[in-house]
This record gives sequence, C-alpha cells and structure tokens, in this order.
Amino acid sequence: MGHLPTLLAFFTPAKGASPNAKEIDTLYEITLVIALIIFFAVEIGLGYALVKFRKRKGAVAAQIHGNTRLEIGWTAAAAVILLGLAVLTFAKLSSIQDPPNSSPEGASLSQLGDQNNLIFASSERKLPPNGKALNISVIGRQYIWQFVYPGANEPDGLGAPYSYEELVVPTKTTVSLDITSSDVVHSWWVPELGGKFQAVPGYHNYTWFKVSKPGIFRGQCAFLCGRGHARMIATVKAVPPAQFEAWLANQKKEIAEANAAAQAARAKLNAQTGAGAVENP
Ligand SMILES: [Cu+2]
Repeated sequence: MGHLPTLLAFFTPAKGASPNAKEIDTLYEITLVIALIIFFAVEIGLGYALVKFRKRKGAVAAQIHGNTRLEIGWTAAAAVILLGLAVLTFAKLSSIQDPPNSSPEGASLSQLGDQNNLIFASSERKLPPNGKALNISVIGRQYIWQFVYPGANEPDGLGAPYSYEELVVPTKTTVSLDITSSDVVHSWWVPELGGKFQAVPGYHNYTWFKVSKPGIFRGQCAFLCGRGHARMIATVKAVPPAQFEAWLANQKKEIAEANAAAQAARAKLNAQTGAGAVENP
C-alpha cells in the first residue's frame, strides 16, 4: 500500500526502511483506510438525514422504537471488522518480531556474531533463522546514546569500538540491538526502523532492523528522561558492508590512539607532580 496519497502518509508512521517498520506502517494504513470509509459513510448518512428530514411546517416525525435487524447488523459488522483486523495483526506479528537472515552481501561480514553463543543470551532476544546477526549494544544515558560494536580485544568487552549519537550500520545486514540504560529510563525510537523500545537500567530489551539501501534515519529519545531530553537525538547511518568494515576498523584505531595519548599525558603529569598528587592515576 505504498502509493497512498501524501495526506494519508501524514497520518501513518514514517515510511519503513526495515521490514518490521514496513509491516507496522502497512497495518496502520489498512486500519486507517477502513476507519476513513466508515467515517465518511456515517457522516454522509448523517448529512443526508439532516437535510431530508429537517423540520418542516406540518411534518410529523415518525416515532421509531428500535430495529432489531439493523441493530444486530451493525453489531455483527463491527465485530467482523474487529476480528479481521485482529487476525491480520497476528498474521503480521511474526514478521515484525522475528528478524530475517542477512542478505548474502551482509552475511559475509566478519563481525557477525552467533547469537546462540552470547554470554547474555535471552529468550526475549529473537534470532534470525541462521542465528547470526550484527550485535550492537545501545546504552542510553543522560543525554546521549552510546553504541558499542563487536570487535573487543578481551572477552569482557574491553577495547570494543564505540560511537556516540550516530549509529553506523551495514546495509543488507540483520542488526540486533541490545538496549539498556546506565542511569534513568530512556526510549529508543527511530520511526523508520521499527517500534519504540525502552532503555531501562539493569534490564535488557532487544529489537532488530535490516536496512536495504544506504541512508540516514533520525530518531529521538521517546521517554522524558530529564532536562536534556529534547537534545537526546539518535542518527542511524546505513552504509554498504565494505564501508562499514572500514569505518569500524578506523573507529577502533582512533579510540586506541586517543587512549594511548591520554595514557602518555597521564604518565607525563605523574612524572611532573608525582602519582599521589593526581586523582585517578
Ligand atoms: Cu529522553
């Protein structure tokens, strides 16, 4: 239903750039079309009755006390519509919740993790059929999003590349997000890439997306988290898999260089003032 007029698109979620977001958008549009048809049918009927049966000299209104067939009719019709929407929603639910496999181009990425072997494996974390996805941690904090990518030097996660505010991801790859918070409750929401997920301290929520074409997708923390909440934006930048690998390697190198520079500066300061005079040597 991608060819609906712009006016209709205004009332429905952002055009999906990931299969789950597309399914959510389609459900909205189907419901909206049904609602619009009923709305106009009722309004037109009401307008007709108002004009046709308006007050006139000498006219006496018919006194009607119920109409069993009509009443059963509109109750049954409403139930059928409701049931239809429920069936449709449940039919689409699995394609909203369950991630697909990465496309061949993305499946060759060296950073793809086997989710079955995750330390924090969880039944809430949905797996693609082949169990492989790019696992990225999303950590909300007042007032910025941090993203931690695979590629740690140590099993405890030390040395993993990370970025703030902008999440860079490869296209054609199933990206699995592990969402948490380091302070208060935040909410991860990039409308074009699926639904909202809360970032709760000490708790993990999981979602996924798979972007087919390179692009920029904007999001905003969707849970009032403090005075800086309005500035807590998120940007997802999807680039071709090869470009992602190059970016990730460079990010890791830059972080290592910055850490080495900080260590050298600290050592220099220690040498000048004595280690005891420097806090957190
Ligand atoms: Cu917020």
